[in-house]
Amino acid sequence: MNLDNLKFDSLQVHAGELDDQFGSATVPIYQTSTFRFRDAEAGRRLFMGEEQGYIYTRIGNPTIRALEQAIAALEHGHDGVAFSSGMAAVNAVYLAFLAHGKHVVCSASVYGPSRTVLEKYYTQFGVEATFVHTSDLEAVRGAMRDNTALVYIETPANPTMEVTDIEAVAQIAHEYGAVLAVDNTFATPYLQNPLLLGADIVLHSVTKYINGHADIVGGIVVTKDEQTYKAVRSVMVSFGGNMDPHQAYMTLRGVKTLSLRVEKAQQNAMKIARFLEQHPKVEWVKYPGLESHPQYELIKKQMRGPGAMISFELKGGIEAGKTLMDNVKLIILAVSLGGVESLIQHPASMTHAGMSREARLKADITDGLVRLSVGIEDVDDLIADLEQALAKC
Ligand code: LCS
Repeated sequence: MNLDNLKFDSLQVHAGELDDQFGSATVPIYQTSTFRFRDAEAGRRLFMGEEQGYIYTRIGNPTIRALEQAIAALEHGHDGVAFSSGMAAVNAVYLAFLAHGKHVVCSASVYGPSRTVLEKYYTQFGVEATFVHTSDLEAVRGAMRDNTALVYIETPANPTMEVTDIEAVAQIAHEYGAVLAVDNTFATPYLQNPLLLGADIVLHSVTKYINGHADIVGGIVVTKDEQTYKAVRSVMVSFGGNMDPHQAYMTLRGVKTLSLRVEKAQQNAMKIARFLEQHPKVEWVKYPGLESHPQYELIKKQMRGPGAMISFELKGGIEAGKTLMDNVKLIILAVSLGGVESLIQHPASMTHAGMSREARLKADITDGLVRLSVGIEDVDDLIADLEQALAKC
């Protein structure tokens, strides 16, 4: 089917459809590790790239391919590569563009392991990394070097909700001949398309909004062109970390309702952010939908909606935060985000515990910061839950 003129709500349902032999309305699960060759010559031709087809599931599989094409369509990209996890996707981007003697500029506030893997492992292989507040364009420019090969940003960032100007950073990166990769997990392709703003690569932990039901872990990279796509696919094929067909099927099932879930969750989040902002026990709230967000004007320009992630700190600091997390009943105390159920967690002791306290504070990840992933429950029930728990803080 020609997808070119379809709007987002149609694309999320139909992109990636397969023309299978029985006319299946959904993408079948090709639960196979390998594919029979027609004959020896066909096997040779497939390996030489002289013929298109499937060889072995790490290299490619129709169910996984359907997901890759679906997300590539939603991100307005050239093509996609799916991974076993978001971290496998992050590392494929690092491995494709970093090497001994190369330098990466990374947002100071990113998902903890996306940063600590650079500090802990890539430095061992002679890669240099600089972490800056990428919302500060002068800081980005100041960090660039002749050997900067990659600029890696998250916007909005986990967990500070710091927002980076993708278009401006793309320009800086390209002036230095570097590639810009954007982790778009928090925004989703429904609210933001980094490739349309000049990024070279967009990636997701599909564990979050894209799958949306807190029942699988997965990742995907979408590229703007064939060369970049080939570089990322080659890493996936060489290092492994491929997605599994069942994971791909679950993710395809989840993505069909992405816009509906994000719309409802962000409506809830807006009301919750306003509720928190006026609550006497709350010190501050960081939410892209609030006028008080430092990059509010940029958010309106760059995103089609504020999303459903909120960071806030209580006046009682971390002790009050712990009391809150221990007393919510409907909201689940758990890491991860972007599912239909609301989740609350404490980055300094959980998702970002691998960072030094000094690095955390420099990245604005304060000891008392609490992160809330707002789900699609009834907003009055969510506010009532927060209200009863805040009363104990
Ligand atoms: N990128 C972002 C922005 C993330 O939030 C995560 C995971 C990843 C990449 C890695 O993806 P994964 O391998 O887990 O699929 N974020 C998590 C979080 O905030 N809590 O638990 C996991």
